[in-house]
Amino acid sequence: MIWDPDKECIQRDRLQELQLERLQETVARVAGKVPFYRRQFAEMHIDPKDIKSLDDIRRLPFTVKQDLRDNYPYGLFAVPLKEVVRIHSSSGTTGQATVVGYTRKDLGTWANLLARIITAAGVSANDVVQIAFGYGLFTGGFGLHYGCEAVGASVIPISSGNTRRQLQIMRDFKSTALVCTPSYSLILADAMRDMGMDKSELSLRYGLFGGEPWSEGMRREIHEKLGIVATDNYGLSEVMGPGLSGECLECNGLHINEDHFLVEVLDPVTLDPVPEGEVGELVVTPLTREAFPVIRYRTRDLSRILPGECPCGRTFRRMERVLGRSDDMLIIKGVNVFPMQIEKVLFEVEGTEPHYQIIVEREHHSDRATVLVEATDALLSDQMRQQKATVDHIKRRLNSELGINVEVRLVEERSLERSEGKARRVIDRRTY
Ligand code: DLL
Repeated sequence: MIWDPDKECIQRDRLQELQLERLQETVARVAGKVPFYRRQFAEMHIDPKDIKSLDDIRRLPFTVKQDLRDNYPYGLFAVPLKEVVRIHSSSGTTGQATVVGYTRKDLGTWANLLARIITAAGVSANDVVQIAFGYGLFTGGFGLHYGCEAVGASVIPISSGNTRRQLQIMRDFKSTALVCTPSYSLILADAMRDMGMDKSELSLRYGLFGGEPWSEGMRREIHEKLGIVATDNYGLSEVMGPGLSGECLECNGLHINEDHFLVEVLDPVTLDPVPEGEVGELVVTPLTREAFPVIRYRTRDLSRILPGECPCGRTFRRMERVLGRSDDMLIIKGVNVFPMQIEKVLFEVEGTEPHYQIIVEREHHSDRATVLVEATDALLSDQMRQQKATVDHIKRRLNSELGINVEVRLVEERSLERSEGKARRVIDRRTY
């Protein structure tokens, strides 16, 4: 089923007209209402009337996270607080929090865009959806909540944490869909094993996962352990929260809600567009936001536009799953390494669990990376020879994938830190 076929199956030329109209309105609105943009436009001699085609977006300035911090808390809002009915914030790991706001109309749009994604992921009014994202300033819980209500599903707003209770409720309330980070779904699967609960006792059919990067290997693992169809959805608070893009049941890329977001894929260094279909940084301009319109927001997330049409009938272009963040990229011994490349290898190896951590240190002016990976009890109780063979195999595979040597250590099951929200995969202890 398609939630909003008029829009989701729109003809390309009609879509581009709509995008241009909305871009022109957005640029005119920020020029009139947000002093930060008015100043920048004046300095760059930009008149909103100069935006005559979609390509003219390249004349506009970028917005980066620091701009949001510099204007903390409400400096970039385009409406008076009286018209703002919801505020979210993302704390990030360093520095000042960033604050985003929504008018009543923004909340309606948000719910509708998530309803599209939820429907594309197989969920309907017949489903019971357990939302295990945190409710609060994080956009995951509330975002998915209102989307699920819009499609008419029965929502269980359990929020994050309390893993055993999650599972009891999932079994007793017969939840058919689970919404959380992909890594948390595997924590639930581990806890099921501890509790002696079999997936056949559950009614789960679908998992809608987002909020952090994950791999095809992890999708397979989730499918095996929970017996569900797992789809990916993506977004970020600065441009709305979840709802920017999501996979349909083809599970082959995330359809971008292009009537509400203009997405550019740029080289993160030169900031020029990359050739069609190549990997670059996603730069997003929301086209309909009232309270918090940002222009050309640099997400730091890396992905690419997938070629070809999707058999599901939606015409919105698909982006590949996010490969990582340009600021997550590790430079180890001068080589660029993404945690996702390591995850991909680990998921191909027998005898390891889907929990890992990458530790980077600096010794005598040289980098050393160690991948800690949880081994199954079976492997750890095996002979040393067997364990060594597994470690050597992982090392060889990582070496050929990354082009550098890394250390690999098998650790006991459950010895690595778990998170109920976004997983922490990298510990970089280097100081320069
Ligand atoms: O994580 C919004 C969200 C919530 C999306 C729930 C999907 C589901 P922030 O906390 O602002 O917002 O974090 C945004 O998380 O720039 C990406 O780096 C990462 N991210 C979000 N979804 C995905 C995904 C929410 N599906 C940052 N794949 C983004 C990879 C993701 N990374």
